[in-house]
Amino acid sequence: MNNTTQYIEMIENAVKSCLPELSEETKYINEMLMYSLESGGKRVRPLLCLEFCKAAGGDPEKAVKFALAVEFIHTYSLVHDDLPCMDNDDIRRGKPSSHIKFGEANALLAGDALLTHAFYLLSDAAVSGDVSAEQCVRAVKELSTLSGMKGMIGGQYIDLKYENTRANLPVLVEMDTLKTAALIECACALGLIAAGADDGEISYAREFARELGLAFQITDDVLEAEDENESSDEKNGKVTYVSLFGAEKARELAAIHTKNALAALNHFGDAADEIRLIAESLLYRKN
Ligand code: GRG
Repeated sequence: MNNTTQYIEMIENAVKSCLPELSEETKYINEMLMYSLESGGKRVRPLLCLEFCKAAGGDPEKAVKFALAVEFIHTYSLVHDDLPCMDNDDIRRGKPSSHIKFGEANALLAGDALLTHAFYLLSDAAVSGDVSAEQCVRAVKELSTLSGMKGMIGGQYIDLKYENTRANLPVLVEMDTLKTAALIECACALGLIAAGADDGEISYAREFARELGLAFQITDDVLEAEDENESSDEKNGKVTYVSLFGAEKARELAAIHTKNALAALNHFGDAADEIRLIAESLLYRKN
């Protein structure tokens, strides 16, 4: 078994046991969260978190709560993104979206609960002794920045702002860097923080993640354009790499960004071999 398989297992096991015990009156909240947390996500972000921890000589077990925190933020973003006031998608990962299953108000609450619990998980990493208080504070700064206005929320704002308006390439690059690459950057940075890495080392991971994030989003655009059942981009009048350049050119651009991402891994030497495989496999993924 390679580390990647083992890490995915660690993440799946941790997801199953990371929610608090709730009262009879409130325990349905956990059911709503679990519905979205366990509906077949690829776990790309938590996996990268554990892989970077290992590549920097840390113990991935100690980074699991950090990894989950990023997956919680990612899951909340999908639940809210599917809402009628956002992308209005009834289907997520081939199943009814959270608001279709539980109603709009509950889906809003489920997303809020995922967001809030992400920060509980960061604090619990320190309280349980997995990381130091200083590592925890660095992680809070990272996650709040990269999932907030200077990250994912900023990207989503640009996305909404340009609905039915033709965004140009620089706008598209800024949007995707914030909306998608920022959280991937956060996952990599948190893995390195858990390993005790310094800012210099983290900067190589940031470069990798920004390039991988762009490749990831461009591939996502191509896959969505190919999927006749799922193109909310088209429905919502969104400009994507596919609508700007066509699918073939978009795939070429994704390959260029993946190559740039791989170049940024040189600093980590052989220790980053599994990360290289993940980056390459994401370029050829089917979902
Ligand atoms: C605050 C109301 C409110 C909404 C926030 C921030 C936000 C809505 C949405 C984030 C933007 C977003 C959904 C970006 C898409 C990024 C992306 C490519 C997601 C798909 O990631 P995968 O393929 O998903 O890793 P899986 O299904 O594998 O987990």
